[in-house]
Amino acid sequence: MTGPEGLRCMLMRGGTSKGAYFLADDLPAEPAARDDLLLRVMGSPDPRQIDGIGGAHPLTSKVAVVSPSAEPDADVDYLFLQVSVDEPLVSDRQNCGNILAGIGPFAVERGMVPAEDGETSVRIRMVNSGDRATVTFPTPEGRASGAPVAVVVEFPPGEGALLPTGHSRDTFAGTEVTCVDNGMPTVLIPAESLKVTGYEDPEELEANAELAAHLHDIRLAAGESMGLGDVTDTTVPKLTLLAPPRDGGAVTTRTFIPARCHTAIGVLGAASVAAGLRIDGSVADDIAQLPTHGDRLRIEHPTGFTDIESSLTHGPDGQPVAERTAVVRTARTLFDGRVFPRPAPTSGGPR
Ligand code: NQM
Repeated sequence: MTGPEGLRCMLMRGGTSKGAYFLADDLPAEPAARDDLLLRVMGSPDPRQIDGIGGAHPLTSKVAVVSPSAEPDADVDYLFLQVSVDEPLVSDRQNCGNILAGIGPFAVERGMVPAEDGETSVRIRMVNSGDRATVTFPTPEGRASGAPVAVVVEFPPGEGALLPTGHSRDTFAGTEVTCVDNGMPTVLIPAESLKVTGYEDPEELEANAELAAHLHDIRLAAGESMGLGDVTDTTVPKLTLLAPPRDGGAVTTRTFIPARCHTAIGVLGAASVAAGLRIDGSVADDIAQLPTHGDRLRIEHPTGFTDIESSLTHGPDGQPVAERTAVVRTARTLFDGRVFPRPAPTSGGPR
């Protein structure tokens, strides 16, 4: 499996992220052996990931593991793994909606799902959370090509409450926030309450040590209250700073994932923000400008915007519940081939 012939691997851009896509059968089944192999594939731990195919940023150090699904309502199972750049850590604690966009084309290319005439839909079980998604995209002609594929990603109505703490506002580390989970546990925070505008570049925000310390304190307290336990070493919850829109959208965002600042916004991150904007009494109330009709919201972020369709209803207990969430992403195959992991053991030796 990991001999001189290397490992079968497809590198894809999914939305604003990039990841290595594998069939589960091409990786060790045992999680510790699989994770050790993936660290060596990506070149971690190393801030530059120089000896692997990772791109030296959390958004480009991602892995999808895909297998046929045993569930009657899913075609494939998708396990997302976040490979830490500078630490020897691989986490299955979160989903990734950007990498999700490439799963359908990958499943067709690997012959797991038959290509339909015109358009193909693939029903996906997201193994990390058990949630479902359906992706629909134009059926590829022949083998994978480098053309971007427009993928409609749809999430079914949510079953769980959107407010993991049970409240539309909480106060952590002296700051009023809204904790929301529409696929990605996220803490919404008015940028102004953190003494920033919310329009800064990610680099400027990342360099702000006072902000980092405050966000850290909010995140640890919020994680406990959201039922996530001690989140010191996990990638969730994310933190999204909110400011009034500047380019005709509903809101401007800066999202910490959780230490680095996202250069855009995640798909499920945007789904959670969109739901948060629609929740009565959330901290977005005085910041966001919601469209007067329709489900579509434009979430502004550091490098542009994400349009997302989101509608809410209420559960029997009166708590808000997601009715429908949909977004369009593009996915593109960058290479399809074999990757040669750095040999174990990980240290020593000339380069
Ligand atoms: O929220 C980055 C990304 C993501 C996650 C992160 C994502 C999502 O942009 O669905 O896609 O929040 O770590 O890839």
